[in-house]
Amino acid sequence: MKLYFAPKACSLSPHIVLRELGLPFELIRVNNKTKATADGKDFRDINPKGYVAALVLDNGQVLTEGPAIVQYLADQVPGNSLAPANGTWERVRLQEMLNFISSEIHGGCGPLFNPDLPEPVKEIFRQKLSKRLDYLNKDLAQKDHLLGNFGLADAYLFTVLKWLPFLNIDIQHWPHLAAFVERVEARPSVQAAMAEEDATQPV
Ligand SMILES: N[C@@H](CCC(=O)N[C@@H](CS)C(=O)NCC(=O)O)C(=O)O
Repeated sequence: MKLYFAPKACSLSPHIVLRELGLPFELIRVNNKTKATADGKDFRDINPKGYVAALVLDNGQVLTEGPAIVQYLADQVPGNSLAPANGTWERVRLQEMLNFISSEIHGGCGPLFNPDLPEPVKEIFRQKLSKRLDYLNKDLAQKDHLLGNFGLADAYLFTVLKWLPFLNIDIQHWPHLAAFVERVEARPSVQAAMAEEDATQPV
């Protein structure tokens, strides 16, 4: 399998999951501005949507959309601890959480990265995102991970929470989220994924 990624982007979530599951993979960097890839392609020929992450399977199929990719990966390792089995109520709860992170947190960060949006408009989006972070902060007050043990939702939430400093949002305002980030960041898979991404050459 090949994972097309950009450093510190949402592709970090499937990268962490690949490492947690111990699956073999090749990591290929994408320049998100030019869409050039480290293996000499135009990324839009791989994912016509033009954004990371994209997972290319050994049979040539291309899978996109972070929540779909991480669930596909977990399902390759039956009995793994990152995702409940397909068809169970617990799996539906995981999908509920992945969708919340995708639409409300990941999607909520999007406008704040937009250099063309004026600051007062960004502030409106920041306020909305803050409410979602309030919810997660409360949710994580009494537990270490979102849904029991460390799993897919934690890898994804960690990835997007790491963007907050770039968006002028101080995570210390949500102490349980700050502690969550520290906890997840201490995992060897997360350390290794971040180090490997940083060590890749720019394209
Ligand atoms: N819905 C997609 C969103 C992916 C996405 O937002 N990718 C960003 C990085 S985090 C990207 O590559 N943006 C570059 C672009 O849109 O040109 C998913 O969940 O995988």
